Amino acid sequence: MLIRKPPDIPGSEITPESVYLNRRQFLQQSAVLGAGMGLSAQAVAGLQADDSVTPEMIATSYNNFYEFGTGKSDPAQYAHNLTTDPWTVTVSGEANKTGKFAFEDIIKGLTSEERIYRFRCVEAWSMVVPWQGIELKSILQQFEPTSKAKYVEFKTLMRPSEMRGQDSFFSSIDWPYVEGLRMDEAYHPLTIMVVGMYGKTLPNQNGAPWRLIVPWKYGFKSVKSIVSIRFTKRRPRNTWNQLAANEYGFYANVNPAVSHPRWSQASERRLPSSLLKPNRRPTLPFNGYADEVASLYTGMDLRRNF
Ligand SMILES: Nc1nc2c(c(=O)[nH]1)N[C@H]1C(S)=C(S)[C@@H](COP(=O)(O)O)O[C@H]1N2
Ligand SMILES: [Mo]
Repeated sequence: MLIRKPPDIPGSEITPESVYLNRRQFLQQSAVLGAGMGLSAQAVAGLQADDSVTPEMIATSYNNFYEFGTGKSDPAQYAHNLTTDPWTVTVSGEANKTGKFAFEDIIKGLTSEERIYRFRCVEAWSMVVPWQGIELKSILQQFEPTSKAKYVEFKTLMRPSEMRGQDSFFSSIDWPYVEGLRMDEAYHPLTIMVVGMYGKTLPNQNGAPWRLIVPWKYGFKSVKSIVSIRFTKRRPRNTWNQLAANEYGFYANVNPAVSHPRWSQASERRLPSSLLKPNRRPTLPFNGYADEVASLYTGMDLRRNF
């Protein structure tokens, strides 16, 4: 992200338009989803008429997962080496129930649902993805965080033997990848822990067996392959902020009015995007979810807290 300019998607990865869901089908589907979620269809899915679902081929082969390399195709090429079963998660910090838990035991009894969200990377490309996820709040509440818990921190697996990018001499990242949210952001109904996409189990390159999705924030907040959850009093560090604090903040709310120091955030390339069909469109405040989440930041200077 910081280190290299993202390459354009090769034409071979662009799926013909015939595979897109047609608009009618899509809107019907999102209405059903919205009803099931107890929030208005438009509010939750928040979809615009031209938000067609990104072809699965693209969402699973054009990735950022630096543990497997910095190239967009590296994760799809190398992540199959990752062992995701068994998967142990360590819960620690300001909570009554801490310790080591099997991933299956944490999600047992919780309901996952399909959520079609826009996904906006800080590099100014975007997708629309049908995730299968569980509200993060219902996961976190099981551990009974105390009133001292103001933030929650997530860490990715550290396993250089299976994650070739962690071994790399040239990597400037201080592994493991770490991210965090304020508790009210973590408890927001749009925030989900994802276990699948396109109706299938989550592929390794997208963060198996589970990863965060916070649809109103830049993609780097959505940490993959999580093995640690820690409740904290103080704001946790986050990987990209540590690497370049003037370029990547802690909040990372999608904001067309605040440019990255090296490029504008006013618009985005919606994948599939090519030189002939750039599919460029304006970026929306909070990635189009302002009605739902803007109140979380009342009174905050979003230029300073970018
Ligand atoms: N552990 C880990 N999580 C990560 C990243 C990463 O490099 N390592 N990249 C982030 C970035 S910059 C983006 S845009 C999204 C990409 O998710 P996707 O590959 O499923 O589209 O994952 C985020 N989560
Ligand atoms: Mo990103």
